[in-house]
Amino acid sequence: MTTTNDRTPAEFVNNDQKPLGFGRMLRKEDRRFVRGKGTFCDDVQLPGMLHLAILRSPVAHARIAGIDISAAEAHPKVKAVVTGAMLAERNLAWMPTLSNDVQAVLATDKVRFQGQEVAFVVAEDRYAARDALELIDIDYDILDPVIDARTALSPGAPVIRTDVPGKENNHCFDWETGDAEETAAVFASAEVVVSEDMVYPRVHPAPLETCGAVADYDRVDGRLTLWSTTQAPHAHRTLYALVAGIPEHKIRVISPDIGGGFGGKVPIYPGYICAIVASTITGRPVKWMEDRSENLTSTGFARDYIMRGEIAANRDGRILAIRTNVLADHGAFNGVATPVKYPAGFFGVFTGSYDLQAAHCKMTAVYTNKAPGGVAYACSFRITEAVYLIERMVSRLADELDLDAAELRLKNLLRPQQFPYRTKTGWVYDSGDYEPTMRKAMELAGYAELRREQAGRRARGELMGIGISFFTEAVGAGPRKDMDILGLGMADGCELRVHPTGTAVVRLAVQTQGQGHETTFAQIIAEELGIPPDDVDVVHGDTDQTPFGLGTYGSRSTPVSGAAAALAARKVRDKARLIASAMLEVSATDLEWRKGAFHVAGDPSTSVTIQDIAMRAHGSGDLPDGVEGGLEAQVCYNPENLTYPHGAYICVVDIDPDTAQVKVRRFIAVDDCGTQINPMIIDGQVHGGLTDGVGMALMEMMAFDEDGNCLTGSLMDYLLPTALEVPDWETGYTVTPSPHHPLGAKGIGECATVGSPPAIVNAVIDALRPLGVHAIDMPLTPSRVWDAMRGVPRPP
Ligand code: MCN
Ligand code: CUM
Repeated sequence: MTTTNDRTPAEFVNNDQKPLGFGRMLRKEDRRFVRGKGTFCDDVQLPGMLHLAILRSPVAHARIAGIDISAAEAHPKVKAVVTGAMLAERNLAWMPTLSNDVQAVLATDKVRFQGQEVAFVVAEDRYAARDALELIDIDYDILDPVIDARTALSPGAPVIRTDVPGKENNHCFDWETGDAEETAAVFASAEVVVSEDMVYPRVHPAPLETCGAVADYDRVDGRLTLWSTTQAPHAHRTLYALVAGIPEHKIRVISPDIGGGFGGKVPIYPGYICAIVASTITGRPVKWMEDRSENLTSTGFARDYIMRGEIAANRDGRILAIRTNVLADHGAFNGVATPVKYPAGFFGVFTGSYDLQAAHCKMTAVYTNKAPGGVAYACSFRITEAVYLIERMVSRLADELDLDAAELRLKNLLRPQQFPYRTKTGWVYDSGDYEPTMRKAMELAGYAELRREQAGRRARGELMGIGISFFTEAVGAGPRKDMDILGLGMADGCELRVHPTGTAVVRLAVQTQGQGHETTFAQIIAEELGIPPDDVDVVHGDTDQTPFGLGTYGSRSTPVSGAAAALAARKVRDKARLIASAMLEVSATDLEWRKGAFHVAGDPSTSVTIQDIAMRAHGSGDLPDGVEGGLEAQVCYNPENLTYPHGAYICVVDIDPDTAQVKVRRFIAVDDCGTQINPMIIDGQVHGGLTDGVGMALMEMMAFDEDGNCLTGSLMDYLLPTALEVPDWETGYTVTPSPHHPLGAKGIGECATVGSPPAIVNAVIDALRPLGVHAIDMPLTPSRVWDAMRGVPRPP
């Protein structure tokens, strides 16, 4: 929706009537997207390009007894057929995951999930490649699968990872945080303890564009160019260098326009490696594009946490401690993409937004015969699960104590004077002012009136619920000393170059998948340098064109690369000041910066613009001693801490007593991401995330039968929300700047996905409270709600 406040990029010009820099501004990239001029992976066409298709396992667990590829090889349009055994000869049958495990590129010994990659065909066109897959004959010896994580460690359970020498069970890792003893002591003396079992089901990010790649290996130069749907081109390049043995400087990874990532495009998928191998063996460019079903069944899922939460409090509603036990289902390979020291991502922030005396989490992760993945779908590295846990527990406590859920939160929220706040699990929240955010949400909702309305409806037997969640997120990984992906520290480079006529190019280590970076990063430069955003070209997603950095996920672009861009602009400004002092023949210290120009202190009429300075920097005139020509800067930003955005969400639902259909009538979201660069883009991020939340809370789940067949391999079965299921979002904002970020900005990209599911679930349970319902698991489909209304026990 365009409002009268929205400016086109060209309107952001340097005159005193209009802001230059931060503010609502239409997205620059949409000029190309709304005209169908985007270039996505599948748009890449190279001369002589071949097509690759992957044969996938039809079963969840089986030994491969034999593969016959002769008929496929005989297909007239087929150029190559490759199996795991053939990759093994090149030492490429297995690849490292981003979490210190290995994953089969093509299965050699066994298949470990339905949809696993077993062989690939390279052919002259996509149709022939697909046809030839059917000519490959594979002999499977079916094995018992492990589908339910709860049985993965049972004695006698089939062992999935027989590839790991000496492995005799399906244990993946154990992880613990907080203080068990201290927490037990607080629980022992607490007046009230409430517990709940909950499942955060396996879901899928289901981006509009599926995963794919075009690999072009030049045998003469030994150079590899890879277009791929990656959220982290630099990290992927380093990994390809290590895995494929191609020198890193000879690899160019290009991430073109991307139709949604949502974390599912962080991992390296077997298909990327297959495309590279295919191009090296055929000497031709090779394209691989997944179809929808392949995307849903084989690429990074999200969640799949089975949690037991316990909360301890006093009778008056003072929350004392939280404790949880988690069983994490990681699928057949540990394919999560998370900083290596954080196997459970940032789940450690499950203490939420409250002042607690103690907290403890114990987690066990297991392997099952399902697709690998785990960290995706706007999760902020598992903070989705953490926020769901604490916000369900707090509402459950309110239920138990018969207290108002909003009042209970207000009573326990951290106070502004407690920041920076170190949680009981060791996270240092940088800043926050929670109560105004909560009050603003209540005000926008008309909370007191809603509760009155609810009482009236209840008296008439109607099912209306009001659900609340309050969340704090930790986004913007590094710092590099604590956070790395396979040894690569989480810092980001940025290069900024101002051309002689005063337009500029900024080169980023991060890469947009739809978040609008071409606009917002231009706005950061505009804010800092006074160059109109339309005069700033944003270059990203090409390792040959951009400085090294770890990529876009965990809402880290603004916290890390945004800071790098601001600091690069400030470096340019420092140099510009020296040049301006020569131009105006005054000392640099006598110059004052007004957005876009330096002027002599006390004499605003004597000034030079950044454009004048840029020309001088490249011109023939003298520059001050020691100042080199040109106007550019380079920065590598290592964040001091994460940034901690927060928000308060209120959801109103009505449930049809005859069909158990949940209708989200209203949803009020008040977010705080510190300084806002582009409020319109922020609104878009929040709208998208809230829609995700409705999907997860009410509709989405990757389901499997007991044999491990995926039951949700298409969008007919894996339900995504549409405009019909979502209300008109009511958004509001508070602004608590980050004290350590140069712009005061915190990330926003995942806030709404993280914060909204518990608000919706809390609302449904609130509606069903008169029927004695206190817990229910997502997705809240009509059949599940119907069962809950009739007291049918929850599914395991
Ligand atoms: N922004 C702003 N002011 C702030 C914070 C952010 O104007 N204080 C703007 C940024 O400049 C950027 C956008 O909001 O244009 C999101 O910024 P940020 O929070 O830094 O998140 P990232 O850019 O790193 O995006 C990643 C985040 C993640 S991890 C997932 S998952 C997700 C999300 O973004 N995937 C998305 N939002 C998505 N939106 C789209 N359209 N597509 C995806 O794949
Ligand atoms: Cu966890 S999804 Mo995002 O961090 O790309």
